[in-house]
Amino acid sequence: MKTIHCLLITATISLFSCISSQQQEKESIRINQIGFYPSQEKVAIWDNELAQDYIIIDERQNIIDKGTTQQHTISPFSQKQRYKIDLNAINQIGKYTLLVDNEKAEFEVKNNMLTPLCKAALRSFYYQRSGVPLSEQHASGWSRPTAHPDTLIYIHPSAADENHKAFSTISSPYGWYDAGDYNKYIVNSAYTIGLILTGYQLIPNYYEHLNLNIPESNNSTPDILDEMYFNLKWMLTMQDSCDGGVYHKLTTQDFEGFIAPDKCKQKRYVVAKSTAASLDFAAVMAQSCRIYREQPDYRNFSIHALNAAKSAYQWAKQHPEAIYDQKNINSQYKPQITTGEYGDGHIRDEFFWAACELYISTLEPEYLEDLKKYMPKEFANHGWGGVDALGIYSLLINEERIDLSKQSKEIDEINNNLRKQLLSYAKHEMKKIEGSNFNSMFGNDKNDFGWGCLAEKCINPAISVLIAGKLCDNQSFDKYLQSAFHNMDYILGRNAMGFCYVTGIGRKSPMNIHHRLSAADNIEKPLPGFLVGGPNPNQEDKSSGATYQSEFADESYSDTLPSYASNEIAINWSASLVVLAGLLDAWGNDK
Ligand code: 9MR
Ligand code: 9MR
Repeated sequence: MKTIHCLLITATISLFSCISSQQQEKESIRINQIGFYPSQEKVAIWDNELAQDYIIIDERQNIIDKGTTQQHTISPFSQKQRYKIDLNAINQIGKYTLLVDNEKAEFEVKNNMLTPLCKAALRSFYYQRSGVPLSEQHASGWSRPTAHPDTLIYIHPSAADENHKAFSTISSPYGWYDAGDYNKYIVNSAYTIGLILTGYQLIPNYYEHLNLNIPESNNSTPDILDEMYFNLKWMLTMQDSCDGGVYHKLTTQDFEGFIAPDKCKQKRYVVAKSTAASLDFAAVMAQSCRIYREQPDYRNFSIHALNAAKSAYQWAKQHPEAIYDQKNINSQYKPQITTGEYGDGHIRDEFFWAACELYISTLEPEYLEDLKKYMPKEFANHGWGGVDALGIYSLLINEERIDLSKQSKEIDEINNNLRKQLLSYAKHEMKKIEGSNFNSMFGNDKNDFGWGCLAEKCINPAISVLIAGKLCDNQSFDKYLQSAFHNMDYILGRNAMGFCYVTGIGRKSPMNIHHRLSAADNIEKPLPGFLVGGPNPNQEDKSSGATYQSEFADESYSDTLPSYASNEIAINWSASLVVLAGLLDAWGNDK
C-alpha cells in the first residue's frame, strides 16, 4: 500500500474536504454504498462532465492513493460522460474516504461485508408471510395481526371439475404474498424457492449459520429451511389430491387497494390448474424432498413432497396444453380475473427442470429419458418464466449422487454438454465489463432494462457466472468472482441513479416502494431488505400515475408509490438477492 504521510499534504486534504451539504447533493461519485471485501476489485465511477483529481484517505487521514479520474466513457443512453476511479491501492481492512472535486464518499473494506444484506433479504420473506400474526419480537417495529387466513377459498369456475364444483371452497392457508400485491402464485413461488435452494445446495453451511430471528429460530432446523417451508406448506394445499394437478394461483378478482392486509375483504379464488404450475411445483417438491430429508423434523414432509411431485408431473404429462391464458379464461368464465398472470406459453424448460429434479431424487429412468428430450441447446439465464438453468445447476451440483446410478455414463455426457453451455454463456457475459459505463456486465444495452431487470438481468447473470466459475473452471475462479462482484456493485450504488436499490440499506435507497404492506402500515420507512424491480424504459405504469424524471433507459426508475413497473418488490427478486449475496459472502472473503 502506498502511504504518503499526511503532514505534507494537509493543505490538499482540507481543500478536498471543504464540502458544503449543498455541494454534496450533486452526488457524482457512484460507489457501492455498503463497501468492499479486501481482495475485491474496487472501482468507483465519477459521473460528471469533467475529469478531476481524486484522493483516497484512511481514517487517520493518511493518503492511500491519488490520481486523476481515468477511462472516459459516454453513455449510450444519455450521452453522459463518466470516468473510472481505481480504488485498488486499498487492500487493508478499514474505513476510507474518497474525495473528488468538492464531493466525498465514505466506505468500508472488510470481510463478511454482505452478511447483513443476505440476512435482510432472507428476512424479507418473513415480512411477506400471510395467515399468521407477525410479532414485535420478530418483526422489529413492523408487527401486524393475522390477515388473509385463506381457509375459505372459492373454486373459480375455470378450476371446477367433477370433484370440485364452481364456488365450492377449499382451505389454502399460509405462504408468502407474492410482491406488492397480496396474491399467491404457484409459478413464482416454485421458482423463488427453487433458486434459493440452488444457493443452499451450493453453500449449505453458510446459509445454515444465518440466524434470521423468525418464530422457528430456536428449533433444530436451519432458519432458511423453516422460512422456505412456510411457503412450501401452502403450495401443497394448491394441489388437487384427486388428480395431482396444481392450481395456477390463489387470488382476488382484482388487485386490492393500498390497504392493510387485515382490512382486505375481497373473496379469494383458486384459478385453473396449469401445466406450468404443475411442473414448477413438481420440480421444487422433488428438490425439497432431497434437502428436507436430512432434517429430522421434516422427514414426513420430505416423503409427502416426493409423492406430490410425482403426481403433479404425471398430471402435466397428461395435460401438456393447459397453458394459463387469462384473456381466454376471462372470455369463458366469471368473475373476470385481472391480477398477475405469470403466463408462459413455452413449457419445454419447465418440463426439463421438473424431470431433472425428479431424476436426481429418484434415479428412475423415465425422468432421465424426459430430461434428455427437453434438454436446452443453449444456456439461458433463469427467471420465473425460464427455468432451464435451475435444472442444470441441480444436475451439476448433484453429479456425485447421480453417479451412483447405472446411467452415470450418460449423465457424464449430458453434464459435459451443459457445462460447456454454461461456460460459454459466462465468458460472453464477462466480456461486457470492458469499456462499460459502470464497470459492470449489466447496464450496457437498452435490452438490459425492463420490469424486474435488477434481479433478472443484473443479479441472475452474476449468479450464473459465479456458478460457472465454481463448477466448471475453478482454477480461474477469481475472474468469475470479480465479475459477479461488479454486478453487485451496480445494485448497491454504482449506477446511473446513484441508488442502492435495496430498502433500508445504503446511503440512498428506495423509500416509496409499490408494496401494499409498506404503504399501509403508517410507518415512513419501507419494510427492509427488499430489492426493487429497477429502471424500466417501458414505463408501463405511466397511465396509473407513475412519474419519471427521465426517459433514458438506465434512469427510468421512479421512487414513487404508483410505479409498479420500476418500484415494486417481489419474492423472486428477493430470491436473487439472497443467492448472489450469499455466494459472494461465502466465496469472497480473504482466505
Ligand atoms: O398493484 C399491482 C401490482 O402488484 C402489479 O404488479 C401490477 C401489474 O400487474 O398491477 C398493479 O395494479 C395496478 C393495475 O395493474 C392498474 N391499476 C392500478 C393498480 C395499482 O395501483
Ligand atoms: O415479474 C413479472 C414481470 O416479468 C411481468 O412483466 C409483469 C407484468 O405481467 O408481472 C411481474 O410480476 C408481477 C405479478 O404479475 C403480480 N405480482 C407482482 C409481480 C411483480 O411486479
